Amino acid sequence: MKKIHFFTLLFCMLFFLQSIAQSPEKKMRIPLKHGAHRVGKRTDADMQRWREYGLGQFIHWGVYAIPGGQWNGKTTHYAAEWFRTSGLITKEEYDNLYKQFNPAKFDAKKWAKQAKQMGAKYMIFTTKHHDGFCMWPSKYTDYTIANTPYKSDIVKELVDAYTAEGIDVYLYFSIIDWSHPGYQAGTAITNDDRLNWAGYTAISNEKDKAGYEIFKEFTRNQLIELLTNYPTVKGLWFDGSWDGVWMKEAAWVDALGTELRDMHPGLIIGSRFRADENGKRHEDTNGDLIDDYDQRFERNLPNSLAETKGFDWDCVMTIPENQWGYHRDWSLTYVKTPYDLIEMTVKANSLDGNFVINFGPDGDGNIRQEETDIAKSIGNWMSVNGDAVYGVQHSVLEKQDWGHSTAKGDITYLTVFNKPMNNLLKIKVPRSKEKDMIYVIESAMFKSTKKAAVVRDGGRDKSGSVYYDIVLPADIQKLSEPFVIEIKLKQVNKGEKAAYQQALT
Ligand code: JFZ
Repeated sequence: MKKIHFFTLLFCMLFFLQSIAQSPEKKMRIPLKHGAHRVGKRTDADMQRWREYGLGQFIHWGVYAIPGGQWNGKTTHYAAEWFRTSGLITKEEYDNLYKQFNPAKFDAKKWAKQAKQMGAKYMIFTTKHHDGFCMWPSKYTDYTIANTPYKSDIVKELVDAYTAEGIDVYLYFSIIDWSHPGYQAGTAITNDDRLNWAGYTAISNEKDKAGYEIFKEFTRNQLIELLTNYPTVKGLWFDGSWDGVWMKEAAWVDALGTELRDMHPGLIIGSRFRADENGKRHEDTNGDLIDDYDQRFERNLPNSLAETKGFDWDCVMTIPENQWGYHRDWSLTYVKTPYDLIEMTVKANSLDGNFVINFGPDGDGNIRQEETDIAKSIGNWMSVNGDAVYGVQHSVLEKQDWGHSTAKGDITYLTVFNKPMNNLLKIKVPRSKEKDMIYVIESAMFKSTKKAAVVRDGGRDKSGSVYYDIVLPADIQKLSEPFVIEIKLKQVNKGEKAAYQQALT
């Protein structure tokens, strides 16, 4: 008897614990000092502006552009901006490259105009990559642009030129700094950046600890310096914060973030800046997003809204496979086409994210021909179809084989990447959540020609889902680009649907 009571009690307890764990309302939240400071999205105007960008440009530029992945006749096919670690160059040789940095062809205004034509609404620039070289004249180190033959402040030139074109500027800043004697590299505790960062050196002695304190203050000074020198920038794009030593500084980094936000109202910082006190990055111990948007989608897009967890996010993408900085030889890598990049741009926006395309200018300050051509093609497409990308959200349509859909107000944009052979574009409309109501396509228009499209009843499937066929023009098969159809979806009473279809066909 006693035994039965014991097991009944145990069972009840387990049941209770399980129900707490499962129900979201009752989910126990662990109090955190340095986790997310907000649950859910930011709602202010600056973040709303970020959300509406749709398309951005990333620029990786630094002294690594001089070797461009090659040294003494040898080539590395690993990321060119990591060239210092390639084994092809000595550290001393690399650390003296800046003495040759003199990009005679650099024209910030030309880059900004090109980005504008491409349709980029924001630009992220590498002020300092892992090598520690500063593209601005930082007063906290000599390893800067001021001590190159070029001398001028490149960050300022770019901030001014892009801002003048109406493109918002964000500053990329690497926490990793190989040039600072106090910097310490440690293994990530949670390796959710998929990076296998080797070379762990725990801070075990007092000298290193003191050195790291100096490095922290140096980092803080540089960030304050950047926001002071370039007050028009909208945010900071951090990198290298997977470093284990940095991650253990949760309280200090959190306080630094607050300090930066206080001095620069509206500042936007992604999830790759700091860890919580348990070493959790991006999502804190409670699963809430740390800081303003999710930076985990790097060279990789989500496939569903569920995967985004409802967070704001951006995806940064290279044009070759994995080269951010300038690499002279792209012959061994697949180079994405404008089509690929447009598809990714629309896909990102159909899942409520921004898409950012990276450029790696060369040591003279030229943007290579391949990138120039790609930017131009994307820009030409965006000038006609940009409405399907800017300021949009995901639509109510489910993902369909022909492409991606986005929405703004009462318009749904269908961006077609796969043309149907029979010229009938079959659209599955969602089921209405309201009783006796049904979605119909009220009107359809080709974005490029502004011509109305014929919509026919497209039948239904076994599950009762309703379809419409949009009749494509006969010459559509000749079109070599993705195209956009704007439709207006409306919910009508089931009885009204027949009348609607008669009116349409
Ligand atoms: C980092 C850098 O190491 C790289 O050189 C480049 O600047 C890129 C934008 O950022 O590389 C990363 C960082 C994070 C991931 C992958 C590469 N990640 O989250 O998968």
